[in-house]
Amino acid sequence: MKNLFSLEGKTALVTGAAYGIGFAIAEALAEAGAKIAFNCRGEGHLNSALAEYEKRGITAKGYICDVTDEGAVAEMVADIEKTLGAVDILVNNAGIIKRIPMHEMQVSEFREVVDIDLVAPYIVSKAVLPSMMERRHGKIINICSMMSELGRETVSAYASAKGGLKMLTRNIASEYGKYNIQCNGIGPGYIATPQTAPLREPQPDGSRHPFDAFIISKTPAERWGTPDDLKGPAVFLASEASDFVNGHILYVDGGILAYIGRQP
Ligand code: NAP
Ligand code: GCO
Repeated sequence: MKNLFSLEGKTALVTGAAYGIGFAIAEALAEAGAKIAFNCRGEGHLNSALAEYEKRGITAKGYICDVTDEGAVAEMVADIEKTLGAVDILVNNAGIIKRIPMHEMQVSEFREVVDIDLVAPYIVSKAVLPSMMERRHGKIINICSMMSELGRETVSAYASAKGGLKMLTRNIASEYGKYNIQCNGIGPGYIATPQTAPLREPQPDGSRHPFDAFIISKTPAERWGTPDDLKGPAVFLASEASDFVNGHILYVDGGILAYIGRQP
């Protein structure tokens, strides 16, 4: 059973893995035996991430690459293939959110979120697919969201992008399954990372942020998730253990999507 989850000899690219969910997923894939490549946009984050990986005994190869830049992505993938080997596992994790009421949002802001959260996973997937097709195997994991299924105030661009990412996941699964390429999604619930920090900040009087209390009341597990909660699901979807799982969105949300919420 252990070998079923082994990633020995595999090369994994995790986008946006300088910190947060991406970092935890990259760490998990490394612990399962994979060679790790990751990217982010800034030298500061790159260097601190490399130090963090090294502290954990992980030799990760880091790139400064904006996932919306097709040329930069092609160069990064080519360099990974030269130095670590062809990409066997792609985790499209890089993503942003802008919490703005839709009627107040600028079109440019909406477009930026969709570019990073939806167009970029297409760009990076397109960059690794030819080699996966040639070698007749590959794993693509898209980091979706509960907002792939639900909406809420102020996240119209993000929900639109993550809803689209769910369908991109299903379409890649449909189009490339015949090459023994599996494309699945992970839909994290509310996870404590820098991206959600504004939703958890204590109030000036020291009380819980209202959104924090709201999420606790909507989560059967009665807690926020941590990036480590995503490690097992990521290794499962990256390994042979999921070779007949394709087009699936695995929600890792503590049960939020199954629950109407605690009665007041
Ligand atoms: P985060 O803490 O904000 O980290 C996002 C990562 O993406 C950072 O490493 C960032 O690095 C990178 N990034 C952003 N834009 C990029 C770009 N254009 N090119 C390259 N790298 C880029 O976010 P997180 O909470 O870990 O979330 C990671 C993923 O999970 C996102 O797709 C998010 O939508 C999704 N998600 C998060 C939650 C949650 O509750 N936290 C729940 C569901 C889904 P730089 O800024 O240094 O470039
Ligand atoms: C928000 C949060 C969510 C989480 C996540 C939930 O503002 O509602 O940021 O979008 O990040 O996507 O799955």
